[in-house]
Amino acid sequence: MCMEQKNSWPKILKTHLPGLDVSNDAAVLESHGCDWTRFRTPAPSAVVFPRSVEEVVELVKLAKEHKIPLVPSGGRTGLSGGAVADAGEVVVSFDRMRRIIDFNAVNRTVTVEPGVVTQTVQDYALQQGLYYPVSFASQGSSQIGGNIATNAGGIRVLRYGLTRDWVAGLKIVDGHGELLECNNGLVKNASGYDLRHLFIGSEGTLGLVVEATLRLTDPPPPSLVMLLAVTGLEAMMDVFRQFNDAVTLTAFEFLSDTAMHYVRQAHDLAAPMDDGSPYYALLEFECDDPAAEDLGLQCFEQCLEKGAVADGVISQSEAQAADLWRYREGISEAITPFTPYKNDLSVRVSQVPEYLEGLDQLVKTQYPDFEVLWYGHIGDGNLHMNILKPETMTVEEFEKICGRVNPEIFALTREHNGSISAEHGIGLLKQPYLSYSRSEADITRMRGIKAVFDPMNIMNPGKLLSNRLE
Ligand code: 2HG
Ligand code: ZN
Repeated sequence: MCMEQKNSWPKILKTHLPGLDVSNDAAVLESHGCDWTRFRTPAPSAVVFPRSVEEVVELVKLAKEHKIPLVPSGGRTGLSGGAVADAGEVVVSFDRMRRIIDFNAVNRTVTVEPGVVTQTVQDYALQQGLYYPVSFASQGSSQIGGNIATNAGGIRVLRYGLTRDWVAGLKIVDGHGELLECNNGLVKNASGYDLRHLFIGSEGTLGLVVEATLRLTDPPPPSLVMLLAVTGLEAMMDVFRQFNDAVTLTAFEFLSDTAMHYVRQAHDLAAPMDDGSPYYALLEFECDDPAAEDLGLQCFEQCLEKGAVADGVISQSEAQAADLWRYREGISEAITPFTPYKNDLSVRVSQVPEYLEGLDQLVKTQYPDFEVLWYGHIGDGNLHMNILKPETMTVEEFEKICGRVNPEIFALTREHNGSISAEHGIGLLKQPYLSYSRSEADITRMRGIKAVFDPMNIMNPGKLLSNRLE
């Protein structure tokens, strides 16, 4: 794609869509041209802010006609470069489509525009006496459209599943500029291919989410949170199994001692217990009567007796529960200043100890000079690996060195039938490694699907599948 062509796109947009808000402001190009990843430089040619479905339809039709690549942009909290525009693309921001359109108490659904922030949906649901259970650390900024595009998971997947499980209907503008209405909020609909599920997790490569109908549920009963010092990885699985069998877990998270060190340092948190531990488990379970609490305490005692757990803290109030969560939820932010290189991996829960042991050995031999942190949603098999950049190293050099070990990490992941991206998506950064998780036949079919919905390849080109516009 030549420079001249890219430079003409803002003008084309302004000429043909005079009502559309188009920005060339340098600060907006920079802020909206990237997500939370720091390994690419934002360089969009314009950022547009549609206000309605009709404007999105007109925009995509025009983009199709002139072969203008579009990068959808939500809360920009992604970690794989899915919302990065580093090649002159036009960013489509949903910041001006933030309305809650409808609530239906009988259906227990809420219909929203894509730019509505996740936490706004959660708060709105609570105001209606209901609950939207998808939650994660960045929920105060992330937008529903982006959650759908990446099938966001987070901390309560164990109990409530992924974003996919809460989408009852979707309106999409696909790469033809056509509006598709998928499933209309129905519970039952056996009328053929469920296109809704193709768009969920498609990272904006098939179409743009312009409206979503989300399912809501009963608010959860009160819960209890425990932070446990766990003596090893096998022990971690033992603890998980014991609690999972006895109580209704709503979260089972873990962090390594290094992660504990950085989160405490950044947020000025006190040591949660007297002695250190190689790993910590943070678990939450439903506790609506004293019997449930007793069961949880019995599990804790048994884990202590067996030596799986060395010590623990149990929340005595909601405020204390929130404080305990900070040890886990504060990690990602705590290490941001160290430009961490991230891998977001998953295997079946039963395979976690063997897999994590293997990974840990691998990174210790391959990155002897780097600090590596482990944390994540161990109860659903999702491990976040973060390597911290030494201060003196450039981002480019650091990325290159980390990238060299990826094939080994991902080969081990493949051996365990795992995924190279559990919940952060493939985006730009993991694109070269897609074949470690998906077969050649899979990728060929995915390309075929892409061609059906986006024949001109204008929808987030270069992400997920390697298809930059020429
Ligand atoms: C989390 O679980 C997020 O905290 C971010 O998915 C993970 O920073 C990360 O690697
Ligand atoms: Zn996570």
